[in-house]
Amino acid sequence: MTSVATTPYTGQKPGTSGLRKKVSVFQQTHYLENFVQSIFNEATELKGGLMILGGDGRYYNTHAIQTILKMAAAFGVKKVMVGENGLLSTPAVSCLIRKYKAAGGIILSASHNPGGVDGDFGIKFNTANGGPAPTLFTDAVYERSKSINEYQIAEADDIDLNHQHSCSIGNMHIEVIDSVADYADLMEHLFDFKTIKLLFTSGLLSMCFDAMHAVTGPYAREIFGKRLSANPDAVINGVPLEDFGGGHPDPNLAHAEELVARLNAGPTAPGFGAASDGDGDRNMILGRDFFVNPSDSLAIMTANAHLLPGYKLGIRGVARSLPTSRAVDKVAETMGIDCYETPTGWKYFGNLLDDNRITLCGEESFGSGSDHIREKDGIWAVLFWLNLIAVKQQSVEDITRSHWQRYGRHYYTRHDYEAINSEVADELMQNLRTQTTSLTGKEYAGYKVQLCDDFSYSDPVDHSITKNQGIRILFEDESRIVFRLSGTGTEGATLRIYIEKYVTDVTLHDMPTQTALAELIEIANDIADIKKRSGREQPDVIT
Ligand code: G16
Repeated sequence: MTSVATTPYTGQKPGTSGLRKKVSVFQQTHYLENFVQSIFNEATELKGGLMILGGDGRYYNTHAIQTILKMAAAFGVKKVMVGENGLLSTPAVSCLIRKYKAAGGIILSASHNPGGVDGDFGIKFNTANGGPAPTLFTDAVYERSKSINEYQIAEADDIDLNHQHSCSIGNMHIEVIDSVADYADLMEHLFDFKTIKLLFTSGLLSMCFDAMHAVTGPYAREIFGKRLSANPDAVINGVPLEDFGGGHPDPNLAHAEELVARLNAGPTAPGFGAASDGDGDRNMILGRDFFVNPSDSLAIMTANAHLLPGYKLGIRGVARSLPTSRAVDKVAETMGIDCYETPTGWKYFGNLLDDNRITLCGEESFGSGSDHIREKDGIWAVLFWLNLIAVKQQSVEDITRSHWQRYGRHYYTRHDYEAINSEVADELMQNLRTQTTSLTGKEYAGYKVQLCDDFSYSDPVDHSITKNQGIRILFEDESRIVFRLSGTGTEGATLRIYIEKYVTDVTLHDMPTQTALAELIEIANDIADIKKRSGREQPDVIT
């Protein structure tokens, strides 16, 4: 074991989901080691305990794993379970932590951000409940990173990650495990695989899942291919690559082009399509020539969960992040269950799940999940939809349209202005903040402001308060605009504007989304003065 002298780096503050930076930033001398040691120094429960380790396979994944293993041995971790080839999806890590009662886990991923030498890298810590470390913990890690002056590392050879086996570094035992098996078993326990399999074997449905050359490839091949006997071409881009094949592993209409083209190919197109992101926790659901908005997906799941084996006892409550549309609120109201509104970030759902207040939760950013683990879960969402199709014997589009018919439709869009100057973005938000009190009662093109504030969340379980989570403007007709800055970008600031409009009249459920929201988009531009302040005419990404 060696102690290495080091000096602190500024800016090792974890964002919405761990520390994300350019690969070149992580490659600076001792940069990774400083942050990992700061985690260990804070997570003392790892000493003498079990740790789960793996990542999404992006460039720098195996290098980081080898380093972390040696540092874990020096720190006194008793045992590490690491995924074969260094691969573990974020939901699989959460599943393994819970199943094997680990003290915590480290996940190497920058999620949906591009990879490769010039791309992004990231590191997240999950606690013993399987969920992302809470802000209190990440803030403490950041504090430690500001004054670190040494780290400990074992002098040892790299271990072989390419096949399942056991070995050790010093007193620390290492098990290189099957990345998929435990997770796939959990899925089989939650869903009716027999009925789903029948959909495929009887030729009633064919599917296309885009793994985007990221971590879900092996999971999808095992679950959809082997266990569910889906059509032979069910999984595309299924081999994990260090640069995701040059693509952007973000499952949305802009980045999953190949999948969208296949689903829109006319009457012979697959009846079901889906994609996941770099680390396998996001999902996009498509029908033939039909897109399911993630906020709608959460609402539809909530309304139908009782039809599926894992949720047949009903659901306790639901939660959604602030910017997620209020479609699920309507369902919760009808069902008479609680619906919580949290800040953006999966970590805010942890207490609600642990305290048994909710069963399902989700976010507009293509994330949904349940109390089966403590992360959002891409493959789980795909299986949920497949099981629903099997039970209802309806297409994705029919399921969604009947939902709108019953609960009304929330037209929804998100406009992103990426990599804008951070000062400009801060000023824009500050300007909105100063308007919060004066906007109430004002009218814009017939939309009257009912409430405007800077969202603050009071956790009902640990009573912590999280302030300044986004400006929300609520109109009297239930339309809503939310402004916030992203916490996952690695370049400048990303301004996100979330716009929704609630429409109950079924004859108005067929408008193109941007048309249905055109007036509100204009109002958002006016109130925030976006074009003038950002110097941009159009958003970079619309989802
Ligand atoms: C992360 C968080 C999510 C959050 C998303 C977007 O997702 O885990 O809870 O909704 O970022 O965050 P932002 O709007 O701040 O960029 P992931 O999939 O990137 O880990």
